[in-house]
Amino acid sequence: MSDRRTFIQKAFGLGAGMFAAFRLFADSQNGPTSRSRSTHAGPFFSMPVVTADIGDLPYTMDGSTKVFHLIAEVVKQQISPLKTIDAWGFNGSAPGPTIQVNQGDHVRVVFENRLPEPTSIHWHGFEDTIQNDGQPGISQEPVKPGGRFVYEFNIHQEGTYFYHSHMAMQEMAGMLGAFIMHPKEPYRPHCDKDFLIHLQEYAVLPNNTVPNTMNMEFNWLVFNGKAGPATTPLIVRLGDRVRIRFVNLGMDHHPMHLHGHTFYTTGTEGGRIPEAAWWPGNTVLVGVAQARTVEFVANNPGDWMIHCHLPHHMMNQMSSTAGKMTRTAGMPAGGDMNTGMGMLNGTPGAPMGEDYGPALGRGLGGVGNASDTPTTNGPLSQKKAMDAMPGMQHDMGNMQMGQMAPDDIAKNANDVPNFPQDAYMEGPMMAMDEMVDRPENYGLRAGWSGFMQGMMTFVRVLPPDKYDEVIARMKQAKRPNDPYAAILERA
Ligand SMILES: [Cu+2]
Repeated sequence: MSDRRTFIQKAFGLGAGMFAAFRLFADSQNGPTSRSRSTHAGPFFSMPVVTADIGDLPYTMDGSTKVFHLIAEVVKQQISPLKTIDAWGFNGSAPGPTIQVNQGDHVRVVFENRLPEPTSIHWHGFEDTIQNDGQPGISQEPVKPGGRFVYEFNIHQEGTYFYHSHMAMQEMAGMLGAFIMHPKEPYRPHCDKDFLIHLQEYAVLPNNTVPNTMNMEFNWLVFNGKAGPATTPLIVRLGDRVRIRFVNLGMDHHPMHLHGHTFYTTGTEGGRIPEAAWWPGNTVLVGVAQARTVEFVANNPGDWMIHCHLPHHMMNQMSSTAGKMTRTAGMPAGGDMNTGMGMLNGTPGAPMGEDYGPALGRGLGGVGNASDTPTTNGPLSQKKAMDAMPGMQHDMGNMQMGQMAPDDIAKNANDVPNFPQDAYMEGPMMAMDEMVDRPENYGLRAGWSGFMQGMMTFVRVLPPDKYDEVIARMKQAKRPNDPYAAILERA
């Protein structure tokens, strides 16, 4: 028995018999079962939650106390193959790693501030003492740079909770994470897979790496700190009962939509909903500061998209509108307010002349973005944009650099109002299958990545043979601190 398994058994209080039972159970999952409400009795334990692309915060034991070391720090977060941002997060990532405990645990979190300014950690939804609330200046002194603070909890709740900085701009810089309290009595029906997806948005100007936390227009929309197609798909076996916990600690509300299945909403940020009150749907609105937990039986094989349904949240690096207004020599990114809004100054023909289009950001009076290199996503400058994206599959099939295939575009396209919409923002020339290659993507249709951006990923409902193949490749990869470890150990 591996150390990892022993660790997990200890962590979740499982005996060897439980694993045997789970194996039998898993092996019997060969096909579709009933719709969303199955009668899965299942083994008597909770599956650990998998936070793809993020993983868990490890802990040590001090007697019967679980001790976590949570470190607030500046992190480089790669949100897309060609975009890495300077975020503030925890223990190396933004969002921070997921903390998982059991109802009844005694938990100590030793928090350390490695940021250049004071902060503290709020424990969102915890029914605990005011001393543990983490409200700086109200329930505790702010934790100064280099300082520490110890939070200590007796966990009596169950469900999906959060930790985050209670200083608003720090939260928008990435300082958030999930805190899972597994129930003493496992939820019924048993779920074979349990995933968590953080929903976040960032405003980052082209050629910039620092999120503008004061901006209210967002151009990077991410799941667990990754924008599609860099998101890691959720891998499930045909017939699995699947739980997904959506967590929203951002500025927008997100209607999360799943293709090909009907799910039930079974939990909120306040814990489990009694079964009689579950409601069916395929889209669930996850409001700011809320968690929404959904469950379904993955009975329909295929690579099903799961995504935010707000159209602007299904795009990457939005810095302007598409359309004729962009058919100029280039669109300035950022700059001061006048330049950013395409107004007043410049030659010829200001304001609103052909030379200027709207740009993201509106600027901060020149702070932070005045020296940006102008860039564009306008069609006439497509070549320039493409040249700046060396990893993209511009040469697929009969694609030419910066052009759609001739028969993809109507002959009179330029006479059609509103053209182009997606012609230059999606499609084969935007594909980057190789750049985002990973075991979880094995077997996806070639060129898939050109049609996936922003808050998008797959729930891959794989028949047993394909599932086993993908799982074998994931195991082979032997990734350190693999977020999928809990599933790979059991597969
Ligand atoms: Cu959204």
